[in-house]
Amino acid sequence: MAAGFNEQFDRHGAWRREMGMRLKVLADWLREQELLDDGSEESVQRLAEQLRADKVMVAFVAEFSRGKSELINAVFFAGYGRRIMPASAGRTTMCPTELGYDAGLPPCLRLLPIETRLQPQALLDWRQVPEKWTRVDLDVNDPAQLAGAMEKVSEVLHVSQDEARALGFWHDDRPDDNPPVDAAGAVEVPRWRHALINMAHPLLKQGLVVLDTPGLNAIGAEPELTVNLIPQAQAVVFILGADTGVTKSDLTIWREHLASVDDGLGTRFVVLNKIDTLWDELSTPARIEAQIARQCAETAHTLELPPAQVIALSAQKGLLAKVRGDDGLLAQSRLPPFEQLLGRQVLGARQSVLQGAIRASVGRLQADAARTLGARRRELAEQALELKGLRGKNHVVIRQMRLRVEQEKAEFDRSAASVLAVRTVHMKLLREVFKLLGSSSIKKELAGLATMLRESGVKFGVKRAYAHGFDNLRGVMRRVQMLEGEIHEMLTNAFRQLNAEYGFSLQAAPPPDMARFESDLGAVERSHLQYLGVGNIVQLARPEFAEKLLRALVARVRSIFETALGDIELWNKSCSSQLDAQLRERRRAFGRRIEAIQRIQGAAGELDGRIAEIGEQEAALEAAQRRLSGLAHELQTSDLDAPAPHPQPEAATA
Ligand SMILES: Nc1nc2c(ncn2[C@@H]2O[C@H](COP(=O)(O)OP(=O)(O)OP(=O)(O)O)[C@@H](O)[C@H]2O)c(=O)[nH]1
Ligand SMILES: [Mg+2]
Repeated sequence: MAAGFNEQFDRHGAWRREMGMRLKVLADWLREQELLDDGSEESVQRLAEQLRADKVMVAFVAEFSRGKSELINAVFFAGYGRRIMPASAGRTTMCPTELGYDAGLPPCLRLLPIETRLQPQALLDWRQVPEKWTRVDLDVNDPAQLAGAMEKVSEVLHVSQDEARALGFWHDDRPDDNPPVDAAGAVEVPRWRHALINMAHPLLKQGLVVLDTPGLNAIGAEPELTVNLIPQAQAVVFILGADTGVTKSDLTIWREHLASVDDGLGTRFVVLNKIDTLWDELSTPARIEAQIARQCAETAHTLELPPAQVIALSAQKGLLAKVRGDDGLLAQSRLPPFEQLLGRQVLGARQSVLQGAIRASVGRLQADAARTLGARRRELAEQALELKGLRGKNHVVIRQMRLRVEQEKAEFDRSAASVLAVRTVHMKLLREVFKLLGSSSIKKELAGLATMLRESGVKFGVKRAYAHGFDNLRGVMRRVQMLEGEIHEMLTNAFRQLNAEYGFSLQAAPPPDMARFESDLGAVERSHLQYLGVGNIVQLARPEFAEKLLRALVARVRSIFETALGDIELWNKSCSSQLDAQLRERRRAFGRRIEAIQRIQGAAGELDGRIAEIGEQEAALEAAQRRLSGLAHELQTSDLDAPAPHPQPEAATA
């Protein structure tokens, strides 16, 4: 049988660790050979961090009681021998719950009180304020304590209608979506706004993040979840009841939260849960099978998805089967094919991303190191020639030679001025980029949209304001790209001149492509418009809702801009540290040449000894070049025994 999600995730983790180890071997060796300049050192560290801490988020989204929490229990937590996430009839999970692992914290459950909704800060900002979260420690060796603590995500409060309205749970214009009211007129609302669970579960330790969400109402009231968190998940699992198929409220959720998720990578899965309710002893297996197949086909059609992305199963029987070790029931639950699909597509896509990053980064490291090795070899060859020319020459000639080398060195030292000039221009251009990608620039470009959102009343022109704001942001990215082009051209010219004058082999790497960030911005814009398009435009009339949406937007754009800036900084650093490295190498070469001549001046037999030494050094450099290719090759080609790097073809064609 093919591997389930857990095993595939384990293998993916092993692959990442192996790659991390190989990277360390390469980096240690480069450092030892003094081939790792500051820029390369930083890019090694970034790649190592990416390999180590890369997160994969799987979000579960559906109407209440479809079995999201039960499916999470079945796929991820059956090993505890019981339900860990609370799953019961009616509304159970009351707040979005993220399960992940942070080594810096003890196993715990952290809960953000619902009252924080009365304040304008984005959820992203609250994450930075640990003291506002209520912490409950978890005993991961005690499944009963664990499950008991998790019950907190179901807690509710009873508040007045006005309070519920202020918290965003009561809408006079959408009475059907309002939460239940008790005899005394109190409204039931979630006690917590968001829950973060930190535990050293093997999958979570390897970077899996699971997002469980509550049914419709509570999600709808937290725009940030829809426009930021869910679109950033690597996979979203949407759950329906196998008996009912796509109901009207399911369709509302799909449209609001999932229809705009970019599906280029096949990251949306639909589960028709509770097939056990169709197991009917008065029917025949063939008839039940036909019924399930029909539901799957209809669902795929309604949601406009490839049929292979729709899977029927029973989460509850799957969990039960795993807890009891009942293979027959497990097969009947059809949980395993879902786990395989999830593993293959999510981890496959993740692995391709990481492989791309490794190839690019190691390729650059290798090219830089090879260039330095080449320069060292050239210098040795020249020195050998210089020394061989001294054979049989008298001390006058040798002294002249020494004077010439010293003169050359003095000339080279004067290059410092032109290098400084290059750096000054470089820094000036770079500062312009920093300004364009800074917080005040975002504020400026989105000022029109912000004003529009903050106006009171229904905002009819909001789509145009979004389009305008995002055009501005894309314009910023294009200006940044142009500035990068200027920097690149300036460096290329300066390097060419330095190469010609001083025999360097400097080469400015091509700048990072901003198109990627432009398309990230496009995705953010789409998720907002989609969200507003499905009825939420009416909600925009409420200032606190509009403010929340705006904050969520700015937080997301800021993180895109910061990532772009990080890439640009690294690129610039690697260009300037290349120059530093070559200057240093050259200074050292002068030192060696002068020292060799001094030795020859001192003793007659030294010349042949020195020539022989150079021969040995040349051989060592040749060996180093071979070793470099070997180490880089190991990082760039390895697939190990890991999930296939591409989604399976049947997903698109069946
Ligand atoms: N028969 C059957 N019941 C299931 C299955 N999966 C879940 N259930 C039941 O359906 C109910 C709801 O499941 P939950 O996992 O709490 O549903 P949810 O989607 O997390 O719901 P909320 O947390 O309220 O949003 C529970 O009583 C589950 O035991 C299944 O495969 N078969
Ligand atoms: Mg739930």
